[in-house]
Amino acid sequence: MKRVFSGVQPTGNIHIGNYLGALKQFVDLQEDHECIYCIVDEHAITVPQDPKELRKHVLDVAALYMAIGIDPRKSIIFVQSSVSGHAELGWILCCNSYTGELTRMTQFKAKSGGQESVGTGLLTYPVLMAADILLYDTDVVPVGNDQKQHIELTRDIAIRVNNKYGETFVVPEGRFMKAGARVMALDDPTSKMSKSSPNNHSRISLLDEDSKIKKSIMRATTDSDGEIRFDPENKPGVSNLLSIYSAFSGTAIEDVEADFRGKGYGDFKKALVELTKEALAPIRQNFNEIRESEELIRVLDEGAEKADAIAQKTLKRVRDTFGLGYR
Ligand code: AQP
Repeated sequence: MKRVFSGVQPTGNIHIGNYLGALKQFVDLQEDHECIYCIVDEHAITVPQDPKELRKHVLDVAALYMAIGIDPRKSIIFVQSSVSGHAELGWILCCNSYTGELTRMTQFKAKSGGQESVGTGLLTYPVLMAADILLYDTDVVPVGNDQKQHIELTRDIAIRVNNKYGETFVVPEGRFMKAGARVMALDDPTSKMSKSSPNNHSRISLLDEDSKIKKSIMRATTDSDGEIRFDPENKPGVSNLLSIYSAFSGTAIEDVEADFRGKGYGDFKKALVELTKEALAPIRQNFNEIRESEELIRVLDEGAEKADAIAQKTLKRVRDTFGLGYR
């Protein structure tokens, strides 16, 4: 069985972009893959976090993983900082990557915002992400489109080490959804839906109440031409809503277009509200039960133990490769 690894940052309310781009794949893949799903708290601290809030968000993401259908009997669920091998391998990979390739990352450029001096973690976090993936001899990494460049970097580092020191790392591949790989903000369909946008109506969080889902979709930016047609360049707002509809319903975009031909934006948005409500209601209900249960901590403890056992094997091989230690 091929091995899958991916993670989500515990940095706020997980939204339908995270879900349709990444999390939904996590659930599907666990049927015929060996899956390892991480809550990447060490990535979250690349920008300042309130420590109490961070711990709360870690447990929220763990509960959400289970609420969407990740089954701890099939998949490993754990918190990144419980396995110290991530930080160890991260350092080793830092010594095998170049500042030039890291400053070229579009996410670094966006998050550093042209400031002269920024936190070092902001620059090196793609290397930590490479460590997360390579630590588990990962074959497949299900992520949203925004992570494409980071997956390429991971592959480059793995190939570089293998070529220079001999076969050490499995070279992973990214896995991207056809619809949902890049869900755009509802208020500004030219930028991606994000946890950190100050406008709450720019996104739909997985735990949003029905009334909030309705408000956010009904006020989503569209255009004045009135035709429900997929054309991301000229009609980014409508195209984004079509992608979301397609991803939630499992219907091809052309079929969604055909179903709504001749109808107005109002009718289409109302249908999308119903579809989204239907998809998120069971997640919300499961979440509330799981978040309060004692099982959650047990799942994370067991997950950390299983993940660490795999990580230790890789680390032994990596230490041998680089001549670290003395036996
Ligand atoms: N808008 C999106 N569409 C599709 N996929 C997305 N992902 C994120 N945004 C979208 C994917 O979700 C997974 C987890 O993301 P993350 O929490 O690790 O990182 P992020 O990209 O920082 O998420 P946000 O919401 O955009 O946070 P902020 O606001 O802090 O920048 C990843 O697989 C990611 O591709």
